[in-house]
This record gives sequence, C-alpha cells and structure tokens, in this order.
Amino acid sequence: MTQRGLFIVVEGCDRSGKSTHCAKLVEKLNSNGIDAELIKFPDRTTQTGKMIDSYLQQKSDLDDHAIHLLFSANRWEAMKILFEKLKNGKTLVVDRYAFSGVAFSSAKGLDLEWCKNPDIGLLTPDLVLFLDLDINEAEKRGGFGEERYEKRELQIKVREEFMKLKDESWKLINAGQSKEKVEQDIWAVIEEARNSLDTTKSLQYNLWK
Ligand code: DGP
Repeated sequence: MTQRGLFIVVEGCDRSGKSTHCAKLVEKLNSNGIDAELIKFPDRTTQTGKMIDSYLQQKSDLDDHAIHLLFSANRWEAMKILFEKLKNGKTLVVDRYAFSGVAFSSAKGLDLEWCKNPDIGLLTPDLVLFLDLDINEAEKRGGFGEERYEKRELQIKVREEFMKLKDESWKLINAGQSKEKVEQDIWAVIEEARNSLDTTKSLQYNLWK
C-alpha cells in the first residue's frame, strides 16, 4: 500500500518569507527522495481566485463576509485534488490555508467563530509551520506593497488572531533569523514530524470539528 504524503501548511503574516521558504522546502524534500509539491492559497487562477485577485489588488470591492466566503470556497474547490495527491503519496507544502482565512477576516473585525464556520471540515493538516516575524522587520523587507492588507496596524492584528488558532500541530519558527537558519529550523521540524507523525492514519476532513 502506498504510504500517504504529509500535509504541511506554512502560515505567517505578509513579508514573513513564506514563498521563499515554501519553495526551498519543496526543493529539499524532493532532493531527499520525498515526492513533494507546492500548493498556494488563494489560487488566483480559478473563477473564485480571479475575484479574490481583483479584490486584493483593490480593483474591486466586496463585503467583508462575501470575500471571506470566497477565500473559503477557493480552498474547498481544491480539496478533492489535494486529497488524491496526498493519498497517492505526495507530500504537500501549502502556502497559506484556513488559518489565514480566519486571521485576516477577524483582524478586520468579523467574529472569529463566524469566520471559522465555512472552513469547518476541510482536510486537517499534519503540521502548521508559522513563520513569525516582528512587524518592524517585516516592514524593512522592501516595505509593504499596494495590496489591500499590506498595512502595519492590520498585520499586527492579524498576528494576534493567528495566535488564537494555534494548537499542538503548530510550530513557530523565528523568521527574523538568517535565511539559512530559518531553513535549518524548518528542516529540523520536518525531520521530527517525519519520525513522529503516523502517516498510516488516514487523512481527515475534520478541521475545527
Ligand atoms: P499572498 O498571495 O500569500 O500574498 O496572499 C494575498 C493576501 O491575501 C495576503 O495579504 C493575505 C491575504 N489572504 C490570504 N488568504 C486569505 C483568506 O483566506 N482570507 C482573507 N481575508 N485574506 C487572505
């Protein structure tokens, strides 16, 4: 029987280095003989993704609840494909997931429990790596750009909301260190997870249940 892959989520505030470290992690997993692939949410290529992209680029406006539901739909529409990949042995490194969904919307003022609802029952990740970076450091990294959420006060609030979602599957990584050190810390967590996680246990559609 094929052993299923690991479902690894990488979360963090904007400018925390997620994209860089997700790409590096996939590369390292593959070079260590672990078949791995990068998945990114939101997936801006689908119909819901195009609406999200337009909203993020501030080309369109939407009610906070409506955009929240679109982000969630963007994840739900990918679930079957993700499930099949994992079941067939592929390890997935997922850049943002439902935790971003809740953290960003609740930071804007929506009720946290309400925000969790549409994502209840998504596939539950094996491991969540949270790249933790001080807001002053984040701002030094080329400054925030033009997208909707790239603002200091909001990012501070987003981090607070993220911390409310932390459970035993979360590992906080100090993202303010050198790239090499962050990479090392991430790899140490992955190695530990590979030894301790039971991948004979099937994947569960039970996030926040
Ligand atoms: P990224 O492509 O990773 O830079 O994400 C784009 C922006 O969208 C970023 O500011 C974080 C935000 N974001 C990501 N996922 C969600 C979500 O599910 N809900 C909300 N409200 N915002 C999200």
